Amino acid sequence: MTPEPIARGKVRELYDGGEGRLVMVASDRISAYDAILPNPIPDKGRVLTGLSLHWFELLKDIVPNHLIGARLEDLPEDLRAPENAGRSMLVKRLEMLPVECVARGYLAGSAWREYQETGMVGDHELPPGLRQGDRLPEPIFTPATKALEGHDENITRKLAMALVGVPVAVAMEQITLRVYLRAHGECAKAGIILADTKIELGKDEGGQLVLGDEVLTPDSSRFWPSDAWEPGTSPPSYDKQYVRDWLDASGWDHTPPAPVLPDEVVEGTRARYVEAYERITGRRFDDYLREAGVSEVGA
Ligand code: Q0N
Repeated sequence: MTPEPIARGKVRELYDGGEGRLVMVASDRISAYDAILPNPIPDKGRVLTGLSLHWFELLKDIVPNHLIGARLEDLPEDLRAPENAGRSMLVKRLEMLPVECVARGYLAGSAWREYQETGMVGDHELPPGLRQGDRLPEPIFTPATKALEGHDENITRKLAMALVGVPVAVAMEQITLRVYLRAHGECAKAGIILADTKIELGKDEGGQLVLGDEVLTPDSSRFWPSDAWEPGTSPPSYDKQYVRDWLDASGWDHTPPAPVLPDEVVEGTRARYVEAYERITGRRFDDYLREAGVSEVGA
């Protein structure tokens, strides 16, 4: 019997884990153009969880994280289902900061739109003449808040300071930029450009800043294949470009509901996620599944 989640995101659920803990479960749902697609992508949630576990380990000297355990035996009994293997994390309950911490090394998404209108991104005055997808002179911190609609809204660093206080604002900016720089370097070795990333920080019972949520997954970051990067164009996203291309060719006008994906598009999209996992971690995804106790086919 699966309990009711205490929070439900577009693609993830959060459950009470007892004793100041939570369980985060990543589903196989995928969104594109702000709509949840009708078909799940098998193992997508496991790829994202495997990536988060990889990054938590690689970043722990920069910032402690909320992970307590990710084995099925670590979960409360009522969540210890085969379906949850490899996609679930038992985490420490934190007091989350009301700010989404974004670091950007390239000009993409809302930053590109803002730059075209104002020449700035958040508080940062950027050099003139930059093209979409260009590398920035140095990585910048562009905090955001969750707007009521669920969309992120960029805010100034001054407003971020007002929301969390100056000492926390200074620390969260430093942590975010250090996380981005480390991860950008790791991705570069794998032939992947990390264009930007969003992290969420919280305070533990002692008031220390702790890295929460999922980290450096395709849902929280822009990954571009290095060899397809061409400034002036909108670089393809590593994982979703394939499904976006199919949706575009289908003639769908982005009004929900999205069309049902053919099996080969589902399989092709899954293959991109698995390839992203394997390139970034240098590990076989099959090994991850085995170690996570995923055995049953289709579980
Ligand atoms: C928390 N969110 C936003 C899951 C993710 N360790 C934590 N302690 C307290 N609260 C949270 C965490 C974490 N992580 C984070 N909401 C609560 C993202 N959610 C959206 C729904 O799915």
